Amino acid sequence: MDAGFDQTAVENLFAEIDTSGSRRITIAKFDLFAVVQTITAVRNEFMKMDAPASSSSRRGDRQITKKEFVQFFLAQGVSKQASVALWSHADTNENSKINFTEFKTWALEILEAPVLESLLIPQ
Ligand SMILES: [Ca+2]
Ligand SMILES: [Ca+2]
Repeated sequence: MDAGFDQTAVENLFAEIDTSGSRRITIAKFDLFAVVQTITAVRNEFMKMDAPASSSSRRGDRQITKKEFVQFFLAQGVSKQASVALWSHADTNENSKINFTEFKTWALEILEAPVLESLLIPQ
């Protein structure tokens, strides 16, 4: 086996995808797995962006402000200009906050490469 994956990790991943335990991965199972992974990743990113609401709290207010959003992308190495461009695309009702529904819609759309390219690479 190639370096990077150990046997146990591969078997665990297989078991995770093979929800029916039939020892076969179908397209449908893989699709389901991919969707679950994507939604989990989106949720985790949202939680990471949503800074604690106060110093005594570890949780955010479930709304992403422009500051939280831009700070997050700057920390990922994205330029300020690009972060602001992403923000204006995400806040669809323009109330200067992103809730989880807006974030999820935006994240799933933005993951389509043409959308991302058209935003970040001037035509
Ligand atoms: Ca917040
Ligand atoms: Ca909004």
